[in-house]
Amino acid sequence: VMAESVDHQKRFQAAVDVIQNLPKSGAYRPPYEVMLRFYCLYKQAVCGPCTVSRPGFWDPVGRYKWDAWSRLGEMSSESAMAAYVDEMKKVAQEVIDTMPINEKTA
Ligand code: ST9
Repeated sequence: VMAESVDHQKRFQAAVDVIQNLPKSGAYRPPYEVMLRFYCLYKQAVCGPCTVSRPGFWDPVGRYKWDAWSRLGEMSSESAMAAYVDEMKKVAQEVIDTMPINEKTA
């Protein structure tokens, strides 16, 4: 069980590093729902359940983020890490499936 947990953390950290090192804009434009999904799983994995208060009227983006995080309820840090890694595999596969194969960038 402990070895499994170390694996979860390593894969999660690797996935987090990939996302933090992507260029801000590129050929792939993640939809808001995808960004929110990564965001809430990251917060749940790193900070645990959402206990901060919901942002007010003037911060609609903050409210979307808060809502997504809160919806995860009591999900464990480990499950959130695993789900984050799964999400990345899913998105990476979608990117592979939809990128034009004959695109020349040079
Ligand atoms: C492209 C290349 O086109 C070709 C395509 C390759 C495709 C590979 C497929 C792999 C999956 C890609 C999925 C992308 C989805 C993006 C999700 C973004 C969340 N994860 O300090 P702040 C929190 S690439 C989740 O202000 P930073 C942090 O705790 C073109 N959340 O910003 C904070 O929370 P709070 C597309 C994270 O550190 C909040 O985010 N490129 C992570 O300057 C803001 O943090 C992209 O989409 C994390 N790893 O930036 C770029 N780290 O507000 C994606 C921190 O509560 N990356 N947080 O305090 C980024 O946008 C940024 O690196 C960042 C962090 C927002 C994740």
